[in-house]
Amino acid sequence: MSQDTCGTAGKGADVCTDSSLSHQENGQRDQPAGGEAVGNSVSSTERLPAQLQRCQREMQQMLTRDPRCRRCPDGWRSWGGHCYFFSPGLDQNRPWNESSAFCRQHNSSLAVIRDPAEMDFLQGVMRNFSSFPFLWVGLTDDQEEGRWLWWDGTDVQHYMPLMVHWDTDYRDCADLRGEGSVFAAECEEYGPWVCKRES
Ligand SMILES: [Ca+2]
Repeated sequence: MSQDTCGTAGKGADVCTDSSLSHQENGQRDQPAGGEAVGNSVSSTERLPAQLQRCQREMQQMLTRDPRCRRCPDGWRSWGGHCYFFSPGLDQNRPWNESSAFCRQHNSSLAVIRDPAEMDFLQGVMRNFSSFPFLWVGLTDDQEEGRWLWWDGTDVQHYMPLMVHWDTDYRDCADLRGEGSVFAAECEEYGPWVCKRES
């Protein structure tokens, strides 16, 4: 994964290592403290900031061009230090497992909702998708009927009080609906979903 780290690979590794800058640094370090060196020292300190500024500009340009350095990928929304992908933009639906697989393929997981503010954010986005009144989220009781766990292994009540409606032994996957409600559905049903990842 390290090769995917923002700004550490390829061209970026060469930025700010040009030989003139290295020489200036060495020149300053090697100068004696005596008065004879004052002329050279002034010259070095006058030139160094300009080179640093150029270096800074190049680094900024490199980071801007590098898609790995964007806070969230294209098509994802940033909120609260995370990136969210809302599948209604794809105009296709998937069963819960395939929705989960899509998220994993994009270095994310079906959303785990951790506090009321995040719930409000999701509800706000869902209001823009009136033709998609629900979203698969990372909540299932497929391991033990009636024991609803978030994707991260925590109980459904761990982060905030939530009730899963319509639960039966054949409805093991949860979708998020309006007003912060969560409903059990058959995992094989096709639906839109929301992925979440660190930004
Ligand atoms: Ca169930």
